[in-house]
Amino acid sequence: MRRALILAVVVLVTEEEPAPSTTSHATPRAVTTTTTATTTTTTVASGAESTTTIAAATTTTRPLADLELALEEVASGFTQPVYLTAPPGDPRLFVVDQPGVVWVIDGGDPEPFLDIRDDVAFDGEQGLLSLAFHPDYAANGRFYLDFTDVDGDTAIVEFTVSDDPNRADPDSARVVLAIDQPRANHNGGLVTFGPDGALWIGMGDGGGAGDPFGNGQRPDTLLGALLRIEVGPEYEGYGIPPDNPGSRDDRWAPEVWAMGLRNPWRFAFDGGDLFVADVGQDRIEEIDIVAADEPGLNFGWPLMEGDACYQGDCDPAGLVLPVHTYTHSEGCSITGGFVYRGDAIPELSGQYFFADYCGGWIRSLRRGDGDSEVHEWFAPGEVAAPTSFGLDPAGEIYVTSAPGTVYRLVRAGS
Ligand SMILES: [Ca+2]
Repeated sequence: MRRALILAVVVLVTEEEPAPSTTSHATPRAVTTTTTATTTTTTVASGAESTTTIAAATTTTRPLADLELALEEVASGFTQPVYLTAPPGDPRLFVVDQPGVVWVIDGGDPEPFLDIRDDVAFDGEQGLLSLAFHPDYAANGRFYLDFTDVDGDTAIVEFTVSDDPNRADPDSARVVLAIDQPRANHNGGLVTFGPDGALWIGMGDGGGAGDPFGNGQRPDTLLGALLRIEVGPEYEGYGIPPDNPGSRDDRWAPEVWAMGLRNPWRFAFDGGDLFVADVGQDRIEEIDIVAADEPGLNFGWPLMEGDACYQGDCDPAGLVLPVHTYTHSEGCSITGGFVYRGDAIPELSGQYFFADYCGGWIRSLRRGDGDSEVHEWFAPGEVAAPTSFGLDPAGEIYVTSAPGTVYRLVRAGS
């Protein structure tokens, strides 16, 4: 067990000039005994926009009594890891590397499970952004990727494993859904299966600052929205679940489940709840918790940013209001995570983990009867550019760090 050794992270991001991303081919390796402190100037995939320098810690949070967590290195040497997942019941781990490689960790060093770098635009917020294994992956070998294609648009593509369980079949690609992206930023990025068996996709507002295309409040566009579709061999492309809001209100695009989102880089299900972490503009980051089976919700962007009006006076009636916000004095871009349901650290049951890419901290939130209670586990600057969380089939939580390392969240001293 070791704790990540980190320097303060300073991220310089502008709307017009994203920082160049490295394109060298990574050669990841499993746990080593050295940890390198890191400074990074990469562009956050989740859509940070302000120039942010992390100041001294100003936090109002407090830790869960008598519990200390650590980040145990799982593997390092990735180019820019942005997600970790695994099929149900599968002991392996799969790491999504933003340039366009899925790595499998099967007891040894990471091996390339799928390399689609030739089909992926990797720059700033663009790239291979997430992976969802089908709930019946063990039987059907199907999985789904969300990436930016070479034209800069969002592609949701199905692949199938090959005869070798540690290699996907690159020729199995089948485009499920393609969505035009007017700008390079705010691509959303998460594709995941919900407890309802449908495929959910988070889509940003199309980019630019302040929703210049007006997608946030349009139910008829696939941008600035959570999408919900059915996938499988019975569909040409995909199917529409009958209880999507568009089935009873034709103002809604058939694929759209919820609207009013700026850049829901990461969202997660926990039982019947849906946790959405929506990346803010220049001031406020937010976490929303809603019922996962309530269609047609409006998360407010760009009428509101977090819990404040963004476009002049606003009427919050009818909008989903966040259960937790923090301002850019504490970070620049929220990295949504997962609710802990693993067995290793039972004290954490029900805690929703989240981080900030620039803040370099990790906190958790437990929804209470009144205000949500927030605990800080890793102080500002302790975690280098957390791009995402990951979840294994046992419910244990992982953290991907932009400089190239993947960690497992463990009890300190374990
Ligand atoms: Ca909102």
